[in-house]
Amino acid sequence: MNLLAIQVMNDSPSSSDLLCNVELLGGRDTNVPTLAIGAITSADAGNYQVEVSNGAGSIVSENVAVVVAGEVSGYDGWRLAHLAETPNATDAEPSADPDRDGKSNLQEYYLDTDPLNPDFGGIPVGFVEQTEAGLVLTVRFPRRDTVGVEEVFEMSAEMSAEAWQPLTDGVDGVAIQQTATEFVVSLPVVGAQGFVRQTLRLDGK
Ligand SMILES: [Ca+2]
Ligand SMILES: [Ca+2]
Repeated sequence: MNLLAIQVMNDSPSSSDLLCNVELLGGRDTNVPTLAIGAITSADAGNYQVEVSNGAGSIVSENVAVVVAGEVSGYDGWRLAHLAETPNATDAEPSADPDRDGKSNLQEYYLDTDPLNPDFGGIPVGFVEQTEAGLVLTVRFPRRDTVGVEEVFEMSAEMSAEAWQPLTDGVDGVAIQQTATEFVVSLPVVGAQGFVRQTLRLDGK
């Protein structure tokens, strides 16, 4: 919840007598009931309460959802459509998981699932098979054409955050193939255990 604090310039207890602070309100100097604020970006969308105060006291409004209209695409557009009314702004972050289904908002965006409703589809499936070249691990990941998202595949012998190495198609026996609906990542099995994961990156972040 964000709080938009407005200070009123005179101390009258009657709202009809109030004058807005011209610095805060972008040049308004009369007691008009409408507040206009410029320089809004999609990052400002969310839930607000407005607190108006002067020397006579203060009053706080009901929760107000601010929606930023206009051409907003990619994750920001999806966030406005699905997460504009979450009580906490942090719940709309790409890394947040407000429905606690183990999928971040970015993954929900990627998979076109509901970020406020737990769902457990879209889980990668892996298997190991014996080939002429030795043991090969293959993992199938759901895929969806999604504006502004790049998929990165990584492997590691351990789950620690530092150990992940990027996988490149055609290097060290790695193959990364894609269809309209999935990625198929395969690589030789080396060592007693190994992990493969897909990481999503938002363009420019
Ligand atoms: Ca989630
Ligand atoms: Ca979900």
